[in-house]
Amino acid sequence: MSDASDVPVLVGDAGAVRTITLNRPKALNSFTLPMHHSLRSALEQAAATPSVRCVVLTGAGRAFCAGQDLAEVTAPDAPPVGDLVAEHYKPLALQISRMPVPVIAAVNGVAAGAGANLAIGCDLVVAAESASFIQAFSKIGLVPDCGGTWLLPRLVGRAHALGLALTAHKLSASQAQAMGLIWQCVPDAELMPTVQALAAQLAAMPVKALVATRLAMDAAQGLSLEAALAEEGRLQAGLAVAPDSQEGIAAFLAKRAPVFTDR
Ligand code: T3D
Repeated sequence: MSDASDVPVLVGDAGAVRTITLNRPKALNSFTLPMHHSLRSALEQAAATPSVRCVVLTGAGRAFCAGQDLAEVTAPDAPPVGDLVAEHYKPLALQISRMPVPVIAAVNGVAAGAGANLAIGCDLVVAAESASFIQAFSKIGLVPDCGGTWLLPRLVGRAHALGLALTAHKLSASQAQAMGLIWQCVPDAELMPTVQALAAQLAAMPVKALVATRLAMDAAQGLSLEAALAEEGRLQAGLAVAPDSQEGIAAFLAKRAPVFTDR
C-alpha cells in the first residue's frame, strides 16, 4: 500500500495554478531516477493541460532540493555520471525553459547543486528568508549542471558566478535577492501566500506573451542587438493579432478588466 510519503512528486491544483512538490523530505528532496521521471511527467502533464496557466515548483519539508542523491550515484548499478546529466538534468532544464506557462520556484529551504539550478532556471524565484542557495558541485569535484554554467553568469555576472561556483558558498536568500540571483526573498510564513498570489496574478495575464518574453530574452543572449530587435518585431507581429492582445487593448479602452484565455 502506498501513501503520499512514497510518491517522489506531489501535484495539486488551485484554480489555474498547478503546484508540483518534490517529495523526498528525508533526503532533502534530492534527485533519484524515480523523482526525475515523476517530475518530468508532472511537467509534461501541466504543459498539456489547457486549464493550467502557471506552475509552482516547491519542496516538501525543510529543503527545496539538495541536487543529485549522492547515495544513488554511488550504488553499484548507478548509471555513469555523464549519462545522468545527458539523460536527466539536461532534458529537465530544457523542459523548464520551454514550458508553455510561467514557472515559479517557491524555494522553501536549502537549494543545493542541481536543486539550486533547477530553482534559478524557473521564470521567477521567490525564496523564504531561511532558504539558501549552494553551488555544491565543486565540493565533490564536479562542474555546475542543470543549466548552471549558462544561467549563473547571466543572472549575476561572471565574478559572482565564479565566486559561487568555485567556493560553493552558502548564499542566503536575502543575499541571493541582493545579488540578482532571485526575484524576491520573503519571511518564511509569507512564502506560500506570496507565491500563490503571484501565481494567480500570472495565470490571469496573457500567458502566451509571458512565455514569449522568456523565450525572447533567453534567445537574445546569443543575438546581436539588430537580430534581437528583428526577433522582437517578429514576435510582436504574431502577438498583436492574437486574441489576448486584442482583448487587452479592448479592455483598456473600455475601462474594464481584461479576461485572457489564450495559452
Ligand atoms: O553524479 C552526479 O552527481 C551528477 C549529478 C550532479 C548534480 C548535483 O546536484 S551534484 C550536487 C549534489 N548535492 C550535494 O552535493 C549536496 C549534498 N548535501 C549537502 O551538502 C547538505 O545536505 C545540505 C547543505 C544540502 C544541507 O545540509 P544540512 O546540514 O541542513 O542537512 P544534512 O544533515 O546534511 O542532510 C539531511 C539528510 O539529507 C541527511 O540524511 P540523514 O543523515 O538524516 O539520513 C543527508 O545525508 C541527506 N542528504 C542531503 N543531501 C543529500 C542527501 N542524501 C543524498 N543526496 C544528497 N544530495
